[in-house]
Amino acid sequence: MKQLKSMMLLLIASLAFTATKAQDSKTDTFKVWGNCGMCKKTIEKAAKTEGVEKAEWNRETKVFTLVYNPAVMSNEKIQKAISAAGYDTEKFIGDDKAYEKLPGCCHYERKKKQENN
Ligand SMILES: [Cu+2]
Repeated sequence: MKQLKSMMLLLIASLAFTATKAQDSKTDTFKVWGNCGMCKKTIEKAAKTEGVEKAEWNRETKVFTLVYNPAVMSNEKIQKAISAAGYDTEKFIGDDKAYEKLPGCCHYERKKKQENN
């Protein structure tokens, strides 16, 4: 009887595990251009929208780590939100007006600065 009980517990535990696995979130990484700690705040704030569990930008590597629910949010939408805040991402060029409004320390070197000049 005791054995049956532990078997049941094990079954329930594995079922619960499968259930959480089914609605697994997705982890993506992409590059976001930026400078300092302020950039980090702005970038992460812009990315934290619906369906986003984790938004973290690494100042040194410029790599942005995104954990989100793909059923609600998409990588592209997040990158768009970041670019709207004035930051260049792998897919989008940051909004120029938003970029100009950034504090001086945040005027990072633009992704395509040297092109078409
Ligand atoms: Cu900055």
